[in-house]
Amino acid sequence: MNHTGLELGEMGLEILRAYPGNNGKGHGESLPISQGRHLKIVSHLNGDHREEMIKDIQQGMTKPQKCIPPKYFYDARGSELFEQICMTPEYYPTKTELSILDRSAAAIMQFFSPEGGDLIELGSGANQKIRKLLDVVNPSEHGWIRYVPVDISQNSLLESATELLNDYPNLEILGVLADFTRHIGVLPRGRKLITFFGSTIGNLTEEEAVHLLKRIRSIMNPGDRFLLGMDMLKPLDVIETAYNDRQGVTRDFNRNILDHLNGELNGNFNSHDFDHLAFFNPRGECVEMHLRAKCAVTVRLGDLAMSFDIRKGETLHTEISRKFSRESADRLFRKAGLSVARWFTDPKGWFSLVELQVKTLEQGLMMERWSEAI
Ligand code: AVI
Repeated sequence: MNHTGLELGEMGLEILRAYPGNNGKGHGESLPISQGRHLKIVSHLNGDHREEMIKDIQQGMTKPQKCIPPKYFYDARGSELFEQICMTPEYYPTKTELSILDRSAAAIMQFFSPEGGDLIELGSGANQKIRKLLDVVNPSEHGWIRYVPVDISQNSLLESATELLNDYPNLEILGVLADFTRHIGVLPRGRKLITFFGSTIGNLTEEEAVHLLKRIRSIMNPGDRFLLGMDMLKPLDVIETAYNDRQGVTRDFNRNILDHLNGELNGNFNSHDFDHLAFFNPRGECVEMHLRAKCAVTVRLGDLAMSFDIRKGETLHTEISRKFSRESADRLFRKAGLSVARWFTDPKGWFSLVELQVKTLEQGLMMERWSEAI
């Protein structure tokens, strides 16, 4: 541990930038912006994301079902488009999750009463959801709370942290620049409530989700809590409509992944050669998003020194978005060694915020005996 309270990550801890205008000196020093306002940013990104992208695209584009991992949706334009998707009338997850937070924020924030601790947000992005929690903080009731947003984009981390500091002048923020699917080990180890909103867990396969949840469990102490947003199964038309909005924002978001690859890998995709396709797959209990070629296309990705032939009608698989049942969610938690402390949902049960804790040895043994008995 060093004096920032963070453990050294795999590639070492370095302060990339502390706001405002730190030139990279003063490693590990916290820079007060002004009295009562406090922001520190630490980076665990080591610049290897380009090599990773090259590897991912080479692998994905040479599979029988060509695919592009969904994390490549989120360049600056993609993140903007995602924010717009959240505002479309058809995209119910954001609105529903916010409505649950409206009703349950006070109960959730009881965690900090009176001991305080870290409020960690994985994949922070826009501040809408965390604001719901911060709005119910009562200094006389809750202990000292530090907000720890974790994001892969430096700009969005700085922008959203600055915005929050304007509205919550007493808030202390430790921004962590990291890919939380790989760098969970760098997060603070003290008392904490970890949040992972938006049902981003649904964009991972079962195996990837179990792996991530196990990593999260590994940094949790017995009293810590993990608040996980999960989109639930519901009438099919509601789900499919959410991924086929009338304005075509989801279509643009889907196509933008090709523009992103063009920019990063010197490619010549014409994203308009592809139709947006999003449908519910009942066997996988997930929405599948694809880009379907309108005509035969040969694409060259200059930096990979590779070309790919795509037949007319062939699809590039860009995303799964899993929809959970109580059973499939419980199965996931069991595999990850987590147990449910509280389950918050909306009146229709469309979305869930599940408060999880580390399964104790005792609970684990009870579960084993129970599953042996049936
Ligand atoms: C970020 N993630 C939870 C969104 C979802 O619903 O799976 C991404 C998205 N894709 C299309 N629309 C929204």
